[in-house]
Amino acid sequence: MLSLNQEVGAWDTVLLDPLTEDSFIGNLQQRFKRDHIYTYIGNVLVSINPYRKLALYSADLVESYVKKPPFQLPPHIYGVAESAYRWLNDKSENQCIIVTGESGAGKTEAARIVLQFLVLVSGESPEVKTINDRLLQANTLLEAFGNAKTMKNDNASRFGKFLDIEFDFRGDPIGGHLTNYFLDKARVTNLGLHDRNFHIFYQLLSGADIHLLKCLKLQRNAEQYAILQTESNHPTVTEDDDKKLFVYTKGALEILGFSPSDIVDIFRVLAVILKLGNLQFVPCNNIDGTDGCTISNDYELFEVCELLLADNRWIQRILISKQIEDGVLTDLSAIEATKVKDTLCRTLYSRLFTWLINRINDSIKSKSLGKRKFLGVLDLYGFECFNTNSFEQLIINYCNEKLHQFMINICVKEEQEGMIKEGLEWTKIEYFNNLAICQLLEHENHGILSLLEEPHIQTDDEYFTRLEQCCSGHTHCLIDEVNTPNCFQIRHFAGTVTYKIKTFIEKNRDKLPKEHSRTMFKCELKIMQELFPEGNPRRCSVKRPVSKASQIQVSLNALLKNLGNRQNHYIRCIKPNETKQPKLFEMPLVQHQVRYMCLLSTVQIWRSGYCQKMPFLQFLCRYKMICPHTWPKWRGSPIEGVSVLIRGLPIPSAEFTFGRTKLFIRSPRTVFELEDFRKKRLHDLALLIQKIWRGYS
Ligand code: AOV
Ligand code: MG
Repeated sequence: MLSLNQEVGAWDTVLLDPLTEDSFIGNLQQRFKRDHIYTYIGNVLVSINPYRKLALYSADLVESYVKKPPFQLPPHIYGVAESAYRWLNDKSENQCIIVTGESGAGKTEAARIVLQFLVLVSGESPEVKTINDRLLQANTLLEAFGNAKTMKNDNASRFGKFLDIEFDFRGDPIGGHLTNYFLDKARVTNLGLHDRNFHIFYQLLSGADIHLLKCLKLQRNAEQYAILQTESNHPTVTEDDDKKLFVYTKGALEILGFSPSDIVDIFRVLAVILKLGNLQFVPCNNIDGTDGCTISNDYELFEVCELLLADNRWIQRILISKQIEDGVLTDLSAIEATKVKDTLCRTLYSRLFTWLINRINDSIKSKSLGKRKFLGVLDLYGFECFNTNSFEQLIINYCNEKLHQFMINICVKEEQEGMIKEGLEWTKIEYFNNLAICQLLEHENHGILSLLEEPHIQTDDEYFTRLEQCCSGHTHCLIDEVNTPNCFQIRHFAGTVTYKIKTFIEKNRDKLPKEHSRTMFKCELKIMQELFPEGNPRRCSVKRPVSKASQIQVSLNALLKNLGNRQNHYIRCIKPNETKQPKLFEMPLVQHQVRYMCLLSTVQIWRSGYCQKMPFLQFLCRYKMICPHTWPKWRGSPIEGVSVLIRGLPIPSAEFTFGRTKLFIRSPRTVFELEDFRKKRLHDLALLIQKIWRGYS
């Protein structure tokens, strides 16, 4: 159990003296050694992955954090969650907890702890209990379908997740909405050396009973399935775990309202993907001399068709031939057919994933029309750099660049500029701004992502040539055709990554031939019509497919705009070693992360900075009832009113600084104290009014 007295090092690095990079990291290390994995920088929480279970989480501890004023207990995710929850209730402002850090640093774990906290602090009515259960189960389900083992993390998120929880005026959750960002579906058919496919495949094979396996025409052994094979089948995630987790996943589906037949349909689609993945194509020569192919293990195809409730000829046709114009078919070579099969597997999986998210959203949607407040938890995939990096890593790392830019803007740049504008004394703080990298990626005419959209670029080679023309010579982009042909490097904020261009164009366009959608729609398995609605011949308006790169840019910008209007709270996760070991604190690795996350600048800002600023009039309106001189009406100027008001408060004057137009408040503790004074005063006033009222009646 976390002892509240045995603290080591500084809880809050704002108090470190002297403050240097060495003292900052030394403090983290000293605390980490004693299992104090959390440390504050003001109200930003730094969390270091312990890589082992610690007794840091319990309902009792949640209660202690709720009872005590914020930031008076040792740093903890509960402290951050409580603070966000309190802001939400006290000020009715939408909140967001942004969790960042590289792959394997502990973001998803942190997001889960936040959610557990929110569930524990909310009311106990049956409605609240139902929605809480669903929110928790949504998390379980998404991890099964959206996470997988990579070299960096045994439970790596392969999609970005923003869970926005809606609360009513009492502070009880009444619903929620999930937004997902770019699923790394490439791994369905293409695994790296130390990877696994999405957890759900292994869960299904280990956890399904004999009866279900038979109904899905599957065999228990994962080695039977080509898409689950890698050169080194690393046993880090054990079969026992998969079996146990399957029970949870199935339970989650039930709690979220999926019917038994929905559940079987979902498993059928998974079985179809596993079996399609096994199909082997052998080349054959057609009479007219052109290349064609046949399927050597067509019993798998028969079973695929039985599962889809489809005619064998339909599926065979889309796999080994292509429609060049209406009704005219041409044969595919074995290589082409293999590609088609892989695309179909990936499409089936990603459509299933999106369908699940939509269904989860239906299940957690709030039914209330009253005034609502939102508290969001953002858990994207962390920065990644593998031996081979492709389009997926580019998108993932682009998301991380954008999020980093957002946080720099809010936490460092705007803060600094705001102080200067208000005429406050201020020592300029140096920090690395990654704006140039975001521009390199996004520039309207010659950004790395924008070039992918150029209509005349049809092949990866053409894309490479355009990249060379537009981006070589950029400080953050390196193209070296001699040593790394068909690759480009980006010097990201978190490190340099080499991307292999092969398949970029295809992955970005992500087009599905019309006849594939039509065939899938025709299958009698009910879910297929929902997965491929565009295949409905009666549907007239066909939307042009949007490319992946532009899709993610639009959705990410919308997200950041939304976050810009919220009160944000930050959890910065650090990975202590690359080998996922407990107790191991690798200094250079931590130092690298501390540097690129600008953590020292964050401390410096906090030291000379303020957590809250408010225009004088706004401050006066909100708190004037605390002081008899300003209540009920203040007749002088707002700045004088504020000055009178805070002179009468039992809070040290060093907590406040006057700017030109705003009052700056140093610590969050003071903000909460002010809120408490206000609440008490409102309560007293209400009693007084009641008394007077009774006197009259
Ligand atoms: P990530 O979300 O930051 O990576 P995770 O949250 O999945 O990383 O953490 C990776 C693993 O570290 C988990 O599966 C746990 O085994 C362990 N871990 C993390 N936090 C804790 C904690 N507080 N206590 C105990 N173990 C922990 V990625 O999704 O790859 O970017 O994309
Ligand atoms: Mg994660």
